[in-house]
Amino acid sequence: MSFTVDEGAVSARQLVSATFTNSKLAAIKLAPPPGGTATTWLVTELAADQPYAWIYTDARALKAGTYCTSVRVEVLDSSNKSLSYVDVAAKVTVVAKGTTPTTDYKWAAYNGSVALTHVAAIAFPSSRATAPFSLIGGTTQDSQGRTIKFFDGFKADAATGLLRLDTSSSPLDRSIVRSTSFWSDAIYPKSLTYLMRVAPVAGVVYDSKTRLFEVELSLATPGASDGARIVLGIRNDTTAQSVYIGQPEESVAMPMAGTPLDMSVPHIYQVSVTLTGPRSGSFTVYADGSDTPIIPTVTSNDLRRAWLLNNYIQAGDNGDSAIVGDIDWMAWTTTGAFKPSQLKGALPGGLGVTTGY
Ligand SMILES: [Ca+2]
Repeated sequence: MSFTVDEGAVSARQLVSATFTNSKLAAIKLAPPPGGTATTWLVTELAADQPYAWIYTDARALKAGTYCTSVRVEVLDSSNKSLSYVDVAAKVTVVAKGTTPTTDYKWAAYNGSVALTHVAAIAFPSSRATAPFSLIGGTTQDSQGRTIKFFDGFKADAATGLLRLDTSSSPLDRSIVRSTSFWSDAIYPKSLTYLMRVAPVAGVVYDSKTRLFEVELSLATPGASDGARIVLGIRNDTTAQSVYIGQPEESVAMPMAGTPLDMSVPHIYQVSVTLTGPRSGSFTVYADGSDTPIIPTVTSNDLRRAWLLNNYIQAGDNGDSAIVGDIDWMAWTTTGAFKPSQLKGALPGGLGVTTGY
């Protein structure tokens, strides 16, 4: 047996399992690894109907090095006296972080070359079924009683690999796509890291009624009675700061702005979220691969309530302004709430420009 894990691996526990045929053992004990820290390795007791034991440790605390080349499986009697033992070859090695990436981020990825609603738009991890975004249709009444139409303002360009959203022909109307859910259970904590690269469109005059893009991350669990959402707005005008969260908390109605960026050039936006409950947790917004947040971390037990009690990514124009912007790519993972530095060289291939990662 041989096991290799990353130094400081994200997963809380790296399981090392061994199989034993005698199901009536009361306990097993591991010999200390040579020069190692034996006490950090824990062993479960064997249940009468469980013919194996798990040896586990907290991988986040591991430093690079070889921890052991064998383990001693020892049978003890009720007074902890050794009855017999066998040494089993089981090399456990921890590699320096980044030298041998073994983390499976399970990315879902979109590269902008086809519409988000295309059947093959999203490359999902192999463990998941492929499912596209859906275009929202129909009409609705806005807060002023006006009838608002949902239409398709998206146009993909395979040559440039850019998906353009342009709703300037009918600013009062809306054009949004919504993904299928990415969580199926209500077990917390939960994490999501979402990234997208968005570019302004040359020649467009951006003002308070012409914005660059908007994304809503809905973080409820299907069937739950409560859930949170994060709405990331991106603007390119002089009337507001460039990147903002629309109402971060129920008790904070105003948008929360961050450090202004030069919006005449494309940027990669990253939102990293950890939820400890349906509307509890924290999130941070980054740009261009820097660990310095562009919007200060929000930590709250009163995160903005989800509109629909489900989890999805909603992209596009969901307001009475126009949106004109180019999406180069999107990628997201529910395997962790990562800092940009943790994703260097780790984004899925084929996205497009990933400068800074
Ligand atoms: Ca609109």
